[in-house]
Amino acid sequence: MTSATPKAATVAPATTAAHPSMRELDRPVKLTGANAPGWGSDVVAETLRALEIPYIALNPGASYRGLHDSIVNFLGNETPQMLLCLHEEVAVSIAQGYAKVTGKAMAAAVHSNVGLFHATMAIFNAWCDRTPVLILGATGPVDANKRRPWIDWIHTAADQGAIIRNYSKWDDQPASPAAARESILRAHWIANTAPMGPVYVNLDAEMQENKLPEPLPPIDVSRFNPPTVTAASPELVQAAASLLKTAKKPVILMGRVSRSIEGWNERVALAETLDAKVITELKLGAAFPTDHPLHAGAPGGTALGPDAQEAVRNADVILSLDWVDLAGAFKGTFGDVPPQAKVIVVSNDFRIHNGWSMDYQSLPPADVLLPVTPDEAVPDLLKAVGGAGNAPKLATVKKAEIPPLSADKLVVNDLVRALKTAVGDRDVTLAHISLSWDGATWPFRHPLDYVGSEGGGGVGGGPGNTVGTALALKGSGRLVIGVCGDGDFMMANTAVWTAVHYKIPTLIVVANNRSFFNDELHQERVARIRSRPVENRWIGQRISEPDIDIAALARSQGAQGFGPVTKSGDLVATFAKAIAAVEAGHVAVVDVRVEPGYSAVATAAMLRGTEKKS
Ligand SMILES: Cc1ncc(C[n+]2csc(CCOP(=O)(O)OP(=O)(O)O)c2C)c(N)n1
Ligand SMILES: [Mg+2]
Repeated sequence: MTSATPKAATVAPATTAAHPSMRELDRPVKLTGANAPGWGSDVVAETLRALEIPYIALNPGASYRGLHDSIVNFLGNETPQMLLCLHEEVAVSIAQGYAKVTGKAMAAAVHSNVGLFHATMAIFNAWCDRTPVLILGATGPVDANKRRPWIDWIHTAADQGAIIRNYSKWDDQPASPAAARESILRAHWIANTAPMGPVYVNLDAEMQENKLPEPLPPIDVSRFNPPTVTAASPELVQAAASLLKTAKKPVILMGRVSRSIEGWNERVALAETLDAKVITELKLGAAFPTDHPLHAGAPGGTALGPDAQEAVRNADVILSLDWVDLAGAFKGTFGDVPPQAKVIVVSNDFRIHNGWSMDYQSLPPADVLLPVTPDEAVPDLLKAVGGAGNAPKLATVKKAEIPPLSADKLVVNDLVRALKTAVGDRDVTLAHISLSWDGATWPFRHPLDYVGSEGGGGVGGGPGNTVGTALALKGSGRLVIGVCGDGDFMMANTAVWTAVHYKIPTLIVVANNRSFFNDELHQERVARIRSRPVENRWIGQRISEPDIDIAALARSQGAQGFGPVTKSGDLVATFAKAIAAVEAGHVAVVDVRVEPGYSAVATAAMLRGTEKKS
């Protein structure tokens, strides 16, 4: 058994400091005199520093004014550096985007109960995405005697953590600076331990603002964050390997995996050694080259595509590397009868399933379970099937042709094809893709080519996730692009201001169909089933009259706004200008007015079953 070691992200995460160019921003006036921890919140700040938390995305509030002061005046707004956000949902989704790349939690701070209420959608997204985020919040003084009239009382709830407890890994309300230090160490450790997820530490305002009676004894924080990387037992690995070795038509569903290139190469070697068909999905970051000859069809969104279904149908052994909805994939393929094939599940996700959130999905059959992460299991499986040391045969990857743009109406595929043409050979990270994205059009060949969706289906994650991803990749040479729906963009467009202010170059392309179009299809479905007019599907969905000037909205926040682009012939040139702006260090937003409509596969999937009754 190999003793698994933690895998580093491909691009070194900025865990020790903010990016050099950002460290020059928002510089506080230097404190005169000694700078020793003198207040409760200084201990909290010191602990964040000791953990080398590079950034804290926040929206301010009186409940944590003590901590705010400690970060600015005690730490000098460095490690962590503040990233001001105009909405708490954006703060948390920036932290999520950052962790998608680095695999590590940065911090977010939200004001008492009200800021936490705003943050909930993004916390749920991070939870479903199994992404670590260290969220700090605050409450009015727990001691009612210390509360200011009215305002401190409305900032105080008996069990504030209950707001997010059902979709976070852990929460706490420490009552003293020493307890706060311990709480943050524990929170950081839990968040970054697989299955990863958001954690919340609620800091009592009085605790923050009280004078520290005496300094706390120093501690070495590394001793309180031990690695938890583990390995499956040799017997289980052998059981899985013997099924895989004798399989005639193995299939691997590659789900939640890290951004490590080493892990990527090991998965390629495993698939090639076994000659297994591979399936990936757009909910998650790139897990395998999507134009590799073993990749079955294009990666799907919510359901398996036809090629992927065929591979599963014909399989005699199925290996799931933490696929999000394995039972759902089986139901989509076989109906209610579980597959005859032997099923090997690699996942430790069950360790955080709870009674509230059903994001754990339907229960899949598991003939062999390796209760570890895919990154931990694959090296052992590879060795056991005799493929260790096999170099990936990347030469077999086909070069994708970019199909021509449509001549008349501008559709989403034109946007994707023109964007692909405009980026050329650059290393691009797709930080987000719109609901209308067709997975066939843009191959992934590196774990950082795509970092996955917002996770919990919460619209409004796209802009923040894009900025957080761009933050983590700042200076890496990768061009970070987030393609957002107009609905998604409008819900959280103020992430643009944060990117501009902190000089985080990124390109946001808005697939602007002037509608919450996904739901037009839902209304069409219902109308068809009920024999009612499908023509009315747009009412309560269309974001038109007035059409929103997205480029102007971007410009108003200091970004370079392009468009609206209404002709496919103008796309490549506009994208080229926007990319040049990003490469010159700016934030660019391109408004592309696409016709409402999804790919034929996606539309058919959403309207399936309505044909007979209409
Ligand atoms: C927070 C939230 N509100 C509402 C929804 C329901 N919903 C799912 S997709 C969608 C439309 C999103 O619109 P847009 O981003 O423009 O993408 P489009 O459907 O037009 O391609 C909506 C409203 C949701 N998933 N999340
Ligand atoms: Mg839309």
